[in-house]
Amino acid sequence: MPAVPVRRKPFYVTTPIFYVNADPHIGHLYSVVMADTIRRYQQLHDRSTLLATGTDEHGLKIQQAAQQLQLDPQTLCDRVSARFKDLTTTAGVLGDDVVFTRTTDDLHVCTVKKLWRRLMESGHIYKGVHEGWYSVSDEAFYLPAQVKQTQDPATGETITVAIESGQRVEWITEENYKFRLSAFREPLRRWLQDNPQLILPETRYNEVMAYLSQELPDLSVSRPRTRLTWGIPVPDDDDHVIYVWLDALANYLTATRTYGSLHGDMDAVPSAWPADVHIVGKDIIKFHAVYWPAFLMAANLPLPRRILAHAHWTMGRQKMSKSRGNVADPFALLDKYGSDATRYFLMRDGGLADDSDYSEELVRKRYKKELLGQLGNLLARTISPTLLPQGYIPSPPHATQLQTDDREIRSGLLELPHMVAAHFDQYEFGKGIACIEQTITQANKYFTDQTPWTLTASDNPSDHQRLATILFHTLETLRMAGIQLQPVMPNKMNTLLNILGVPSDQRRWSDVTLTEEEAGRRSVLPADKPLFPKL
Ligand code: ME8
Repeated sequence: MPAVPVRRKPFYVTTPIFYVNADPHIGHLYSVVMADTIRRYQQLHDRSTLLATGTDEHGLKIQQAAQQLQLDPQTLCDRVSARFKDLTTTAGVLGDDVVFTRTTDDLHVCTVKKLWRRLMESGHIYKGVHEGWYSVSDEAFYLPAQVKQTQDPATGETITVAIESGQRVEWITEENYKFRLSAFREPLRRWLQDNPQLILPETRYNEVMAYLSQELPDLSVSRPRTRLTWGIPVPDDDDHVIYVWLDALANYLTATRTYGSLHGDMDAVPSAWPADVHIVGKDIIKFHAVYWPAFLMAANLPLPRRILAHAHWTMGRQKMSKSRGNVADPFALLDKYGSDATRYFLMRDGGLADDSDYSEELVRKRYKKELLGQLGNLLARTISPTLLPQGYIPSPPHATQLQTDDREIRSGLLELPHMVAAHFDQYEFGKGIACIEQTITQANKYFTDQTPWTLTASDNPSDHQRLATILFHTLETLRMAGIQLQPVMPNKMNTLLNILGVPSDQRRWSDVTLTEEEAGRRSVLPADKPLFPKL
């Protein structure tokens, strides 16, 4: 199929690119699903979109992981990157606006070298001696004030760790290239002060501001090849390898080039850059809110419009992480509950500011109570052939026929899209979903209270009118909930809206209004199986 020409800058959302030293866990899936929910939400507003994700494959961490497994690094990267790619597609993150970048891709290597040259030419990179505490796990240097001594719980020996991440550090002295980060402290502060909503949630904004209240040391942006072989060589200096974070951050530019080439002539397509929102975990906020904009300023490139730093999934109240080993397998979850229910759970319960503790019990509870028990149930009972024998959506009731309960449910439906949009616009998907869920619960209660099944056998036309009124309201609840939940559960909501006979061009956010027009034309397809089957 020929690519559709792109005329407007797409809404550009990114996830971090993930290290390939271990398999994905649900923390990674969370970032990806959040980005995809944003992408799909934007599409409901008729915007073209780009979602960038991928794998971060260079650096000492990967080199050492490969050594331990007695693999060459490329083999390890190919293997684990494929797992991450598989995860995105299994989770329904698909489309010609989804770009998966690997930092070992040629186009990416070329982008990184180009960025490096720009930084060199503008005089922001110089060669110097660098000393400091280095953490391989974090791929970062720390100042003496940022480390502390502690006892290794396994061996009892005294070790030095980074206070921020708790990871072990070692003292390193070496010659390498340095980036004049110190020169960007003031510009960064001004940028943040001028854009108080730039970093969400607010706690993370405050954290970055506090970080910038101190001196910023220059940043080491290369590693000697003697210590690190697995990386992109510094242009014109083969003895050095580009720092993995500079390499990794540039993926956000690479993805816009890939997108350009996918959608026609790379130069003719408006660039997707800058990113409209970078989704990151709170662990890597400094890299995205300090280093990355400083690199971009130095390269004279536009800055990202927003950085959303979400909280973590914990297990047993400890951050879920591959190095700790307390991880939940996202593939098992997707397999057991399906991609839509998994996405629903992650967006419903994942924290933005506060961490969430994971348990499968919680997934099961959401599934049984909300998806099967409320949403699925409301659909099944509303379209039951005894109530809607002809399968036609009833016409809206006349205002004079409305009872108090009808008015109540209507006022909820009238307010719903505004409440949900207010939350979704701030990326508070959990809160937005909670509003939808409450409305569905209210509609189920309304249905139960109105006992529509007692009206079917009646010969009285006013009973038939009453039945139509009740069903009209529950069907409208389902249609509106279905449209709004599309970004979270694209497949199931597609099925739901098909069952309700909602035409595919009437599923945008602007269609989420309580419709007063004649609805009799929309026929309800029989649902051959429950929307959310029993587990
Ligand atoms: O940091 N809860 O890669 P990474 C929620 N390659 N999200 C989590 C999480 C958890 N417990 N654990 C990980 C890197 N994540 C770099 C990024 S970007 C240019 C380079 C998510 O494999 C979260 O988004 O360690 C976090 O920031 C990211 O995965 C870190 O993945």
